[in-house]
Amino acid sequence: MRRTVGAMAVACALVAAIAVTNAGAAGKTAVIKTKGGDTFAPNPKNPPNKLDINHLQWAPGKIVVHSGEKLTIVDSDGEGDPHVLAIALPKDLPKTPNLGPNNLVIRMIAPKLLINPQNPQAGFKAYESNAGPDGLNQEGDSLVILPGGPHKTATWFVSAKAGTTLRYFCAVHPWMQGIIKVVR
Ligand SMILES: [Cu+2]
Repeated sequence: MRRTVGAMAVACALVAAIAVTNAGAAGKTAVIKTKGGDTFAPNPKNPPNKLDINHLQWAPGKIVVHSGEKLTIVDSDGEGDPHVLAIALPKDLPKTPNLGPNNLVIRMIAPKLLINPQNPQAGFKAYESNAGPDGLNQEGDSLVILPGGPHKTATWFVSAKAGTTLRYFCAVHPWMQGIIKVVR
């Protein structure tokens, strides 16, 4: 998120610079267009690029765990952003890189995890949220990891029954999506 803010600041500075340039170049018009068409790929396979948070992904994207087994997640990408692993039903998985405020899982976990749900930059007040029985088993269960300090890793146990497939995404980077296959 910090990177996004940085990118926006750069973009604003760019617009300001072009505006100044225009003032001095009579008759010329500089144009900035937005561009669409990028394909949305959940947990993209492209090799992680340290300069582009859009390449952030969970590795592995698909993991098999035994019911009752512990699962540890680690913030190891060096980008400086927090990550929130949030269990979701398939219908609630983000389908674009932008997360709408109406995403059900976000509405479930934001009040539990964030100091101020209106301002995610204010930080976290909790590092896990539990929606049903203890452990990772259903939509709304989530874990937070930070780039450094005691919350660089988070561990919880997977309490979903064998045969369950849990899907999850990152509440900070919606394209980071993955699958936990629970076996006996
Ligand atoms: Cu993330």
